[in-house]
Amino acid sequence: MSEIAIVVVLLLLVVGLGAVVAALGIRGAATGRKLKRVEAQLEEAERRVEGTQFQLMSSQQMLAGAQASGGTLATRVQALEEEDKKKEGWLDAQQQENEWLRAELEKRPKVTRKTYKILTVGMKWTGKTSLTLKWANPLIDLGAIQGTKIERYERTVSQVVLKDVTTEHVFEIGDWGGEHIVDAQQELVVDEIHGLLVVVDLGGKDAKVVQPERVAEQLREFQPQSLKYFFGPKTVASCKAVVLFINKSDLLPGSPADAEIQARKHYARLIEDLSAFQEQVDIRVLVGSASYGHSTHVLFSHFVEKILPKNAYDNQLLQRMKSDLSRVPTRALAPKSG
Ligand SMILES: Nc1nc2c(ncn2[C@@H]2O[C@H](COP(=O)(O)OP(=O)(O)O)[C@@H](O)[C@H]2O)c(=O)[nH]1
Ligand SMILES: [Mg+2]
Repeated sequence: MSEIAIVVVLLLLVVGLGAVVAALGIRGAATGRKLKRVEAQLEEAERRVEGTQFQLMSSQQMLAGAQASGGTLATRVQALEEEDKKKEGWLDAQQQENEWLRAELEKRPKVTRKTYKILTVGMKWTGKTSLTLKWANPLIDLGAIQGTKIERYERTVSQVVLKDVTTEHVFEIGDWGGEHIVDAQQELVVDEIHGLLVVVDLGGKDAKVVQPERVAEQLREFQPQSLKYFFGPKTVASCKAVVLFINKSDLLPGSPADAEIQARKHYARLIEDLSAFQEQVDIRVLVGSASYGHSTHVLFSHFVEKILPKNAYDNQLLQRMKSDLSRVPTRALAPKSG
């Protein structure tokens, strides 16, 4: 029995063991499958993590990039703001300077100009320029105006200060350089004139003695038909003084008084024709010499006296006028013939 029993027991043991092994094998296989699934899930999870990490990295890169460009933008904004501030500072300084300048300007006396026009007419070489330059300065800029034969000169006659305003009284002398005097009257149509200076002479360019033909030529040029153009209503209304200046008195022998009488004789006809306008405008005859300065100061003083309003005199001018006018006896248009 015992052998059989042992065998049976052994068999039973074997069968039991086999069952255990089989059971264990089944369980192991299931566990293995589960494990694989978990592994696969893990791998999947790892892949996802990797993917997420990758996304995260690129986001971080983008962020860094954005931060970097945001940084340059911010820097630029800051720079611009600083620039703005600087400019604001400049503007402020400029404004302050402007205000200061304006205040300075306010403090300074204002200057205005009052211009009185004198037209000079006469044939070529009579001495208009010589005479004008005795008391005025050439005005290059005005003289350069095209299409006019007028050379211009100016002289500040006086400066009067009244309530912070300085008024400069200026004589502007237009020197007619044209061939024919009648053409000069165009200027009278355009411009309102305050004085008219008619210059005639006793001899041509380099004359040493009186030249009667030269005198005759000028008498023709200023014949009554031409003269009347100089005394149109507009001129008569604005013109305060007409002067006939007989130049080159140095060509006449004798004393200045003798020369004066002689010169007036040569131009007696013109003096007579001019006297026709005496009622309408002040006319004065002067005999003198631009070269020697004879009567040139009287010419200036006469225009001042006739043209400049009395409230426009300054002290310097008053002094000058006093000495100028005391030196010459006032004379009528034509000498009183005895
Ligand atoms: N002898 C003499 N010659 C003069 C006198 N005034 C001007 N001249 C001369 O006359 C010429 C013409 O003078 P200018 O003033 O140019 O005359 P404009 O053409 O009328 O302007 C020049 O040679 C002057 O030197 C003067 O009083 N006596
Ligand atoms: Mg001239």
